[in-house]
Amino acid sequence: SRMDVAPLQTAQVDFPISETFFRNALASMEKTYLSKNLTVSSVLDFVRTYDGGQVCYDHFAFRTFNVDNCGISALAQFFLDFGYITRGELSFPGKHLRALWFSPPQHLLDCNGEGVNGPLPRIFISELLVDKLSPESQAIIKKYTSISSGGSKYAALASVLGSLTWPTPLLSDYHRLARESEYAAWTLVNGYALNHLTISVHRLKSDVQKIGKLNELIQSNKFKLNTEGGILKVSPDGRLLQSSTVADSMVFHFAEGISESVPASYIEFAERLVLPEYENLSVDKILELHRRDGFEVGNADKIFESTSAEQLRRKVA
Ligand code: OOG
Ligand code: NI
Repeated sequence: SRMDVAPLQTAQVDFPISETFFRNALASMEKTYLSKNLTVSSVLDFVRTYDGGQVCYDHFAFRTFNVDNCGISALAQFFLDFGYITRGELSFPGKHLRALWFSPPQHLLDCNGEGVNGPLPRIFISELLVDKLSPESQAIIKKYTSISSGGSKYAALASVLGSLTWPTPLLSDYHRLARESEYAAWTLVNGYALNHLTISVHRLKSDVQKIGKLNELIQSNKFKLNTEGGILKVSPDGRLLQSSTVADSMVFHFAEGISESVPASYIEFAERLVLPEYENLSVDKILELHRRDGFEVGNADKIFESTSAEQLRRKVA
């Protein structure tokens, strides 16, 4: 009979991961991140309370090393297996980085709900082009990634757990890498941990749905924003507006038995303006797909600095 066929809707059946499993994994990544980054938790609570309850996420971002199968593809597989689509590439030659971004299945970009139960975030994953570093730095990174060849299989699990896939680093290795690439040093001690999640500013309900207002409110409550290139990062087309906090720091227990404070994660804010071709749509008809999509090299280049020693020094000053 007809009841026997097609019990499931099309979108889910082609992919090995169910929506419930996927959202639970995102929730665990978020929980791990919030538990380690108290400023981030405070900012998120503060925005949620001020705005009246519902905060949606624009994107989640991660960092990786492009050696021993530990790069972008290691973590991307989890999202691709749920139906995410690879959308664009960004390149940062000055920082020896490259990034890819991914968008969720179309029907989950404009659904109801908040946080990880709401519209699904885009995913931004960058990787350090390790062969562009000095032989010494390359050797340090490969010492860890070569032990962690399972990196490609367990990256998502590592992010959920908040655990490194490689052995606990030496402080001497951390210091040596930090001199040449702060990104390398960050990734050595944070691994696949969520680097930041981003509040979807235009989806807020109160006056802070304009990012200028939100930045003022955040700062008037003594939270420090990343000032690199100015607080507000604006794409050349003027339609992607971003800002971010300065990262929290955490005490890391290094292999020598020494504990030292290192940069952890931050939170970002993104406002996506309506594209020119949809500007006369009535407000209630505007969907996420009518807005400026994607990322911008010029903005991202400055946002990377949210974990820099220079920005962290400003935070305690
Ligand atoms: C990512 C920085 C770039 C964006 O939205 O353009 C970024 C990072 O710090 O790893 O988040
Ligand atoms: Ni971001």
